[in-house]
Amino acid sequence: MSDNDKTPEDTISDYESRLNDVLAEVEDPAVTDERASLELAGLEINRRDLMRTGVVAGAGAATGFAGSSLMTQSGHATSDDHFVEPGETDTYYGFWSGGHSGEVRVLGMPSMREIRRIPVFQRDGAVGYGHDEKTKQVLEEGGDMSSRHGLEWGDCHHPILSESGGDYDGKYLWINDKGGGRMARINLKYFETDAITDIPNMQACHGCSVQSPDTKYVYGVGEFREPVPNDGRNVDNPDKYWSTFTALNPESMDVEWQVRVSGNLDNADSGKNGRWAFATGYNKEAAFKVEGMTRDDRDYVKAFDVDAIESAIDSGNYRKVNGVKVLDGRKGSRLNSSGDPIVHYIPTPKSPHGCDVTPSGKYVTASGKLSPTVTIIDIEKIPKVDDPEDAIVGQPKVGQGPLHTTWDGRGHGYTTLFIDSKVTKWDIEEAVNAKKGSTKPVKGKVTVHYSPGHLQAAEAETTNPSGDWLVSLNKLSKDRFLPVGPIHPDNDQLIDISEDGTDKQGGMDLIADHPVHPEPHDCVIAHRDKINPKTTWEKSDYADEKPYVTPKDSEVNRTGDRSVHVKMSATRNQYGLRDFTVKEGDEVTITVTNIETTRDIIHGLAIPKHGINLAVAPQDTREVTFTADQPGVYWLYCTYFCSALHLEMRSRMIVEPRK
Ligand code: CUK
Ligand code: CUA
Repeated sequence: MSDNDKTPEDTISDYESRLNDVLAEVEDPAVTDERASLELAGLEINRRDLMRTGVVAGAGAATGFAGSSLMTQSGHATSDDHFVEPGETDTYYGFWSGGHSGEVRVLGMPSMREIRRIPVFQRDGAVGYGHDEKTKQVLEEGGDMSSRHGLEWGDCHHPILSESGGDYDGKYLWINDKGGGRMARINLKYFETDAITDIPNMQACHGCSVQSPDTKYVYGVGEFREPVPNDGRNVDNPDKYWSTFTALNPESMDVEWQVRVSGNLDNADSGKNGRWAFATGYNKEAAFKVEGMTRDDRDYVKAFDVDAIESAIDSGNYRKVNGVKVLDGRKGSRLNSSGDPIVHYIPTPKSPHGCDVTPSGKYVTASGKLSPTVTIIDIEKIPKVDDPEDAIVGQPKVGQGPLHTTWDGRGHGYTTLFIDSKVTKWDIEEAVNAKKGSTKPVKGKVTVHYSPGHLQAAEAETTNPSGDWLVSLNKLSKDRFLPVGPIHPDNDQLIDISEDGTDKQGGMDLIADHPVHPEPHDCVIAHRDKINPKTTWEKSDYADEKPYVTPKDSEVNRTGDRSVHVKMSATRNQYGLRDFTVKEGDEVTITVTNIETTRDIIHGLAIPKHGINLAVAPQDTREVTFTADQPGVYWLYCTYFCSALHLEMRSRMIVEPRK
């Protein structure tokens, strides 16, 4: 029975048993004499890999490099290639989603050094996010999970960069929250989250993408279907369950419109000319019980015709639901039955997952997940063909468990194979010309460790990918690192793709392992020249909202019977007020400005007994309001080690008993 003839159930049980095999191979990591030298450790890793792939010998070519994390499998590239000398900086910024940690991480590439973490959906003491009034408000406006559900987290999967002219413009980065159905924006001027939108009519905002080439919209797609209204009444009626495709305004972060679809939505990408957006899905059956979701052996890639959607909105063919204009884009709906359907449904095999548009904008691909193929759709054909399936122009067989695809700009696609634990490289045009199901377009495979989800190549979302580095984001690390208890890190592996070799790996070389805190899904990699953050704040950015407090302006003002405004500057190594007095029960607002002009001199302001922890970067002002409910003496102190007299950087709040 060929893979293409299997029922979805066969495919899943086959995959489950193969995954069990992979897991069963785990050896307890142990330090033995043999592992005492790096070189031997490298050989041992190699031997195991080679046995798994059925390749023999060749391991001797591996070279040791102090500080490297592994030996290369084919022997030509070495880990020196990603080594960035002390004092040197990286070529690329990599923005990593942090999964259910609710944050975004910034890495330098190719060194893979983590440079910053940017909290998004959760408070973070390290940078005072969610502690000052401004960032508290960002969390609250985004439907603060702590007040709604007693939870404080998000599930970040897909970081996307703003574009101008089809290229990253370094203005914003957006990140979804699969957990809370939200979309957040990070302002790349300051690398800080500045907006979160709680999207109506959606549970689980999963795939996201910006409308190329000029970021007219930011798209978020709803993965879980939910009854609308979700009031507990229609739980067994599949017609009441919705999944929506959402377009947000990139500046206001308001929802511009939504399209309701049949089935659900999974991952998303946009065409390159502003007309199309795409999403995969895995529940064409529209089942609300998990067992039913893989019954059929086909699902749909949905192609959203943004021109047709905008004219339907302009003609008023929407319904307002929970404040949002919603178009009915279900199969067979009125808007889909005209000459210009708003959504085209293109049947693709078995629960396709990754949705990726080629750099030229000619094709959109769906990675098969439960099918060993990648389906290639010719975008221009979509509105022209009578049978939607005729827009499918290629379907190379790439291996088991294809999840996501990325590009090198030389005409190759790279697809992760979750089950095979490999990255496979294939030729786009050869795949279009080959018979469907052909393995000929595959140029090579490299083993990764283990079970990769996303992968991303440098600048791969632009029209001109760099084609030098690729990262495989592997879900399991198993035995690759020192054991750290039962929760293992993921393993992001750096692969050199700069050469098109004729070896089994198609020229790909595994260069480095990089352990990561749970649990990135995806990343986006931009050249350093395109990201230009400020290294201190600019006063003009908050001139209308907050004061700028100098040492001279530092003072306590009583603003009411029960309210006090404390203004103070912060500089090495003192606050503008050494002490101040308020009354028991006062609502106290503290406004603090860091008047330093030198980069990297940050001052904190913590009042632990009042739950306060601000971080104030040079030229920035932050504010916090709290109630001084207990009489006593409370020390304010600086949390950033800012100077030789950092420890002395304190102030004393005296709360007098109210008589
Ligand atoms: S999904 Cu995680 S591996 Cu959320 Cu992009 Cu495919
Ligand atoms: Cu200011 Cu430490």
